[in-house]
Amino acid sequence: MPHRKRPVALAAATLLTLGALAVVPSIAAAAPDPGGPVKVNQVGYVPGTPKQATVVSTSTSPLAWTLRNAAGTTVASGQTTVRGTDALSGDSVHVADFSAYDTLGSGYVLSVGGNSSHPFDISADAVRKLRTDALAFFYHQRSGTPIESRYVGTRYSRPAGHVNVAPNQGDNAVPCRTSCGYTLDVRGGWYDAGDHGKYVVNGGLATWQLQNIHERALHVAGADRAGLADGTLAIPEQANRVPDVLDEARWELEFMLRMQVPDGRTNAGMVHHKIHDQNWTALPTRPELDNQPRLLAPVSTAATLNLAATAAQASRLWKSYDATFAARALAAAEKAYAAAKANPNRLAPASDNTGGGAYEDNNVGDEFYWAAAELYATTGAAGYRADVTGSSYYKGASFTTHGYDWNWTGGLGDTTLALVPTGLPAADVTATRAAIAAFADRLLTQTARQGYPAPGSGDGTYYWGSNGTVANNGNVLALAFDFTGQQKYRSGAYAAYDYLFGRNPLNQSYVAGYGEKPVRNVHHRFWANQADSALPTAPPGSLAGGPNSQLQDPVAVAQLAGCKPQKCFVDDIGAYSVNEVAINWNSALAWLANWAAERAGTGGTPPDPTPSPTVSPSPTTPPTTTPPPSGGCAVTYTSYNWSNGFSGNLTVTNSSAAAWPSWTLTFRFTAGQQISQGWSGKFSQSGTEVTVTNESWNGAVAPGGSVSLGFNASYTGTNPAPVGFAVNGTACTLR
Ligand code: 9MR
Repeated sequence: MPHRKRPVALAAATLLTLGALAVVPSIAAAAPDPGGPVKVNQVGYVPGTPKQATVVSTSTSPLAWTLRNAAGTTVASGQTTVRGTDALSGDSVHVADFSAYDTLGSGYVLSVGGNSSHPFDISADAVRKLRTDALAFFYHQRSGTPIESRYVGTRYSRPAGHVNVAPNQGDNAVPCRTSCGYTLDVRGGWYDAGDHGKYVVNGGLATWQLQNIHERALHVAGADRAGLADGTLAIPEQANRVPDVLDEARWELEFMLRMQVPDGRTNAGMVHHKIHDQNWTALPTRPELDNQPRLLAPVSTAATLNLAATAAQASRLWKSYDATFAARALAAAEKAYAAAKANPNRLAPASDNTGGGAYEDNNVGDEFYWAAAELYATTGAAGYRADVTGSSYYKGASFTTHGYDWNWTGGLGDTTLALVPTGLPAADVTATRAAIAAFADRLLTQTARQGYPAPGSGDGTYYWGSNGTVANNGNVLALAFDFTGQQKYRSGAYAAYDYLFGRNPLNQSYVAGYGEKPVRNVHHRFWANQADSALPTAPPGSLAGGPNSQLQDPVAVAQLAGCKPQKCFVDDIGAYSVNEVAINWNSALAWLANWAAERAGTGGTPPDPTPSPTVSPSPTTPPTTTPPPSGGCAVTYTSYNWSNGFSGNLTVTNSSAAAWPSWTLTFRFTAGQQISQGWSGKFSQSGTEVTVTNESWNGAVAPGGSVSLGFNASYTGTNPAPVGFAVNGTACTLR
């Protein structure tokens, strides 16, 4: 059985060497403010998903709750369910369930006993925006290139970092820490986090997740490929006819390829574990002002297998866009895999944490499996197949302990083998998907017991980067929904959002720029506004590492002693063990955001109708909902396809109690369809979004009345029905 790996506690020496704390505003030893007692997703509940809030109260009997809209009108009310003491927060909690209320809007407030929540939306708009923002994080983190204001605005623009312009001392010709007889040009890539280190193992996971966002859309029926097309991100490659998420991932992969030891040198084909500063730099330090020498750490088996896996994955994805790059990536991947097999025990030590993180890993069996899976999916070669099927990780075994992270990568190989058609027996693919679903069931069992549901480590400890764990486990729930179509998994994935967006004991949105109480003082050497007001705060869509019950930095030690796991967090720049950002956490968030944006669907369907048998549904009193405001509508859609064109026919019914004097219908295509002509309405299309306004003769629609309209359009590949139908801004039911 594969053995479980956990990040180990940071050595005391690192607590001291991360340094620069002297320049950080001094810290009073006060516990963070948990905010009001009514804790909600302060950004937005996605329509058609369960909507719950956690209420802190020692009352042993249910409390009345009311939901008011932005105008202050009560739209729903009900009673809480008493849940008692919650282990992860120490709070006595109730749950208010207002799932039955599903009308799109903003500015809703939930009140219990005179206490009101932060305002929130019922809308999928925020998760749609987050898809872009969470991916933009990677452009911000690029090394070796100027970050241009036309993509990020002036506040976040900066000169290229680490291109050997003084005072920088790298990264064009970086020597090995222990002499190796060569230097490497390792420009580019992404800075890992708040530091300026570049670490192949963490880069590997983040690159894989971005590439998997693209690859999933190739294989999951009805996936939103248009939302990932070229031109969807503000990056320099936005008009090169390649999906932007692949371009962004390539920025890191090109760096990882540069970390491979050249032919003719000792350890040729192996990959250096990392490159970073000789000593930790102060906070703040702009990338272009870092004056530390840069050094290559020794090669490691884990880094070598990370390159093998991600370059093999890239090779199959780039084949139709850039065959030369695809061939180069595959050659490097095969060379790396062979080198790792010849050197299976080059293990990165935990002690190597001066000037950069250690990213230690003493078990690389999972990395071997992952790399073999990617190479097999790309080449179909018998040798890789034998390594996959002969591995103790085969068929989802690593999910029997926990999900995945930078040091536990078997699940990445499983995900590829569960998504990408290969020559493996169908029964084995089924078993792999079942292992993923079984882990998702365990996550649902875990969260059903929690006052603030968060699919976490499951062992009662919150580790460094716990928000990354929540997001990654959200990805597993999302995949389980992709594979099975079972609503319980969809609901579970959206619930992970609720936690990250503020339904947690600290009322904290862990995503910068989202919600009333977002993180802003993340541990970052450029987004260091708390230390220097001339510098920016974290850009929207950056995910903080999150609660860490192991208290591994001086600020956390000073402020959070005795904290319950979900409360071990403070939004302070010095608290690097809870409030750093990192590429592997944002890649997990971006993956989940992409899925959530896509799966938000029409945005107005009834809530999850099928509670899971494995989750004990909380015995809530059904809420008493007042009738929704007038404006309901229903749409039927049919299409007639020919080779690359089709006609779409729509009937739109006014199912509200009030007449429409005029109407504007909006919907969205998900597969690049383009309308050429429409009738019985004025059609316009901008990207994927279609807007239709009434003609002069069919604007007025009485309650119960309908209008019929249609269009001709082109498509390539598949032609899924449009989504997100709404009339006059109110979501429609699709019949
Ligand atoms: O995410 C890493 C976490 O799992 C480890 O426990 C921790 C201590 O080794 O390091 C984290 O990674 C940091 C890295 O070492 C240096 N760059 C910042 C990373 C995020 O905090």
